[in-house]
Amino acid sequence: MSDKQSVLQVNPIFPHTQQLLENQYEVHRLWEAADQAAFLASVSESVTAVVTDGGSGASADLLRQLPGVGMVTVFGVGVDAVDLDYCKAKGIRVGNTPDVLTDDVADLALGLALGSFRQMAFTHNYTCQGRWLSDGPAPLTQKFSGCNVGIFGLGRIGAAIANRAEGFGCKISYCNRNERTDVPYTYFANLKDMAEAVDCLIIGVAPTPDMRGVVDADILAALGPRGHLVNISRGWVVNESDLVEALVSGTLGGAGLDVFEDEPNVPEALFTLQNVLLQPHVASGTVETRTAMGNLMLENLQNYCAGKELTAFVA
Ligand code: 8YV
Repeated sequence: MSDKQSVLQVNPIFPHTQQLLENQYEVHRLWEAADQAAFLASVSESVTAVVTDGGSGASADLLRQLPGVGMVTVFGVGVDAVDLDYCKAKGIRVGNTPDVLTDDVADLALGLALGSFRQMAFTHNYTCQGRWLSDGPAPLTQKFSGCNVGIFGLGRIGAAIANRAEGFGCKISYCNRNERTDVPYTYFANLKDMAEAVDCLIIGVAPTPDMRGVVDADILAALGPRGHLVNISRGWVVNESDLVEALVSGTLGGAGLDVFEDEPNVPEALFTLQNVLLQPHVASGTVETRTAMGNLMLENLQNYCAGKELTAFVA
């Protein structure tokens, strides 16, 4: 029998982190099991921690089958897919990877904003399809520099987005539960009021359950036909069918989206639109950041196993 601690891994992770994990722990790979219930029953005696990512998390149903688990370590900052109520009730610690991914996520948010305003996916295809030759210069787009940017959720990532947008001469507003006294930006307590006032609404909220579907047809209509939506939080913060409808009908100007309601499924109606830039949930997806996320995820796990406080945690 191995003297390594035994962990359950819900889904595959970045290969470098995977290797480090396997060097130090006895890893049980849930995603490879044909019969997951039988697999969980076979490892439930030994497993003390769950390794997962932001998308898969750890449900109460999973954790109930692993009574020896005292910790969930998440490869990601978002813990919305972890049943936090269950974890808190059972005293299960939950580690995550904030801060190390902030720059990359904020970078991509600005890329998505530019991509939406300047229709960069469309103009890329226009170039590659030879349409510059056959049809002449591409259609004109919309200026981003100097526009009004509204950030829904001015936390760590939202603030990094604001900081970058300031570099583009944008005027920054934000909508939070509470007004912040440490920023010079315009505060809106009401999301619709902010959507009416801005050209670009960037969703950076922490994905708590009360955020489900809050960006709906009403908010998108307030943003309007020259307004753009950027989402790097979670797809389900937006009512996706309302979003598709607004983009198809032109009641919304454009969108830059890294996240979707039912990943990896993306509404096909979006594929042929000129006014969108789509990304496959890659905001934190650079080698540098994924390495840092993996290291922090492992550090949290190591600390838990050594009886020390976690470096970054939500429970
Ligand atoms: C990751 C994320 O894509 O941090 C999060 O919450 O959504 C992302 O950074 C994911 O956890 C990695 O698979």
